[in-house]
Amino acid sequence: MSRVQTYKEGEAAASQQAESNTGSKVRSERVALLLLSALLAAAAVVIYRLSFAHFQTNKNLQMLKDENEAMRENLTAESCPTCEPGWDQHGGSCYYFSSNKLNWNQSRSDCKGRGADLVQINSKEEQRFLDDKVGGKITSYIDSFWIGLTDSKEKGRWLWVDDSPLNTSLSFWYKNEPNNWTGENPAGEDCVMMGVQGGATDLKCWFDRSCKVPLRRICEKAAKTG
Ligand SMILES: *[C@@H]1O[C@H](CO)[C@@H](O)[C@H](O)[C@H]1NC(C)=O
Ligand SMILES: *[C@@H]1O[C@H](CO)[C@@H](O)[C@H](O)[C@H]1NC(C)=O
Ligand SMILES: *[C@@H]1O[C@H](CO)[C@@H](O)[C@H](O)[C@H]1NC(C)=O
Ligand SMILES: *[C@@H]1O[C@H](CO)[C@@H](O)[C@H](O)[C@H]1NC(C)=O
Ligand SMILES: [Ca+2]
Ligand SMILES: [Ca+2]
Repeated sequence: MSRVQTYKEGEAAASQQAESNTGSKVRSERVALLLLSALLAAAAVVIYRLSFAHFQTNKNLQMLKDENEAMRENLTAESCPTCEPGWDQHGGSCYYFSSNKLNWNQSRSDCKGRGADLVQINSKEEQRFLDDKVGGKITSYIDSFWIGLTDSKEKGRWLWVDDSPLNTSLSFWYKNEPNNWTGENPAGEDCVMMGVQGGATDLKCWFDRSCKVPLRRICEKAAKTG
């Protein structure tokens, strides 16, 4: 072997070595790229999963919020009957206490025009509430409020506006009433008003009075419960 040959062979080997070095470099770059891609893909999956979970959580939260709102509204509607402005709520009813005065017939018509009727007193509790209310509004003797009780249909038979008869154990006549006094109207007294100044301690504050007299009135209608 000549030296030149040997040299050339050595050169070739070196070049081959370099080539093989370049090859392995490319391979490891590819591996790194692949690894990076895999990592990226994994990251993308994780991000997607997380954002999906986040979206789901938000959706669930919104659903829970809506449900809570609906239940709250249900509760308010069921437990709190409401009355329009100008009406007082008590029990399941709304009451309107007028400040102007009309005769009994006109008073009834006016109440009907408000989606109500003249008040019917169905319990001691309701009488107590009304007596207390009107007691604070009355400033002069026998200047009180019409209620939905009359014997104008049948003399001596007291009927409420729904035609139900007056229950004698739920009557709250003031002493010596009803007296069918003819001093104000010769036809006597066929309609009932209630209330004494400051309220009646024994709740007895009903008077029969001429239906033609203009007085204030109490209208009653059912409270809205949603
Ligand atoms: C609200 O009440 C209604 C009837 O009372 C009922 O059908 C409905 O399921 C209730 N809604 C909720 C969210 O409780
Ligand atoms: C009330 O008095 C009038 C007039 O005197 C009379 O016509 C009427 O029958 C009396 N009513 C009752 C219930 O007695
Ligand atoms: C009359 O009222 C009393 C006391 O509230 C009650 O016990 C009774 O059942 C009522 N009678 C009628 C016929 O409604
Ligand atoms: C009230 O109206 C009734 C019929 O609706 C009538 O018979 C009666 O005479 C009227 N009374 C007064 C005082 O206007
Ligand atoms: Ca009533
Ligand atoms: Ca009277």
